[in-house]
Amino acid sequence: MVAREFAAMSISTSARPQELIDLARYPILDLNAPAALGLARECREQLDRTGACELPGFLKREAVELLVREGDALSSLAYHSVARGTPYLEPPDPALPEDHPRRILDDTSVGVVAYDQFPADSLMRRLYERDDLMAFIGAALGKEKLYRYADPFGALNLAVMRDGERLHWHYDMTDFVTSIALRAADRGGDFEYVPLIRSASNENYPRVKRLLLGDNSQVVRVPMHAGTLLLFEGRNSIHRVTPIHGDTTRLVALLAYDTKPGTCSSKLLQKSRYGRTA
Ligand SMILES: O=C(O)CCC(=O)C(=O)O
Ligand SMILES: [Fe+2]
Repeated sequence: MVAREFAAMSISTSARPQELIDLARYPILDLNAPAALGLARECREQLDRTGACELPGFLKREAVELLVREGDALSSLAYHSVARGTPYLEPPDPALPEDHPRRILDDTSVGVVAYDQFPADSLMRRLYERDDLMAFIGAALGKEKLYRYADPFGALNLAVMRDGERLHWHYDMTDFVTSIALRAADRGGDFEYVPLIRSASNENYPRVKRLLLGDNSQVVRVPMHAGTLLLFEGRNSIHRVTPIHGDTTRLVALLAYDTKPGTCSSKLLQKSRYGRTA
């Protein structure tokens, strides 16, 4: 126990990647080496095939423990919002029939700790601010170069979901999202998605409608395992987080990057997600 605590202390003061990331399994630091290039290629292939890429055990167990402790300490700062909306994150279109997917409303309720609420010495913040991690994620996504999201709230988030909270079926407005699972709920809180249900040229409304009315065929469930890094392309793969049950809060870190520098969220999005504007 004493040795364990000491190891934990040394991680929290240095946050060196070799202490946080399982580099034996995921050799991400040298992007010119065949091992890293091969791993990045496998990620891109998985994304093309399914819209998602899971790297289980990306973080070491000790790192997860520290990040959970940090997350629990920060979670009282989370802003919990409830919003009712369509999967398209746009107002319902009254010109369409009532049972059209663009008119079907559902609830999303989630708590979020914003980037500016992470202290300077936060381990999660230091992991997010590492250029080597960002470079690997860019390579895994097959992007030339990534930038950290410029939004003072949205760059790094801790999603804190309590009993009853959930994310309804939705598409993301960004091309991709990077998440790190820190702690599962007692029950529920599963990430579910339908790979590439739509494309830029085909909305596939009949299938989306069946899904919203409860037809779960083709739904892929990603059970939550602490320490997994998940790359997810959510623009065309509809997804949700099932309702949380129990006293254990579900903790997920969301790391935001963009292929363009200087991208920020709208004031409207800031207000609804964080309860305030920058
Ligand atoms: O919390 C998660 O696992 C997914 C989050 C998500 O889909 C979103 O923030 O848009
Ligand atoms: Fe999403």
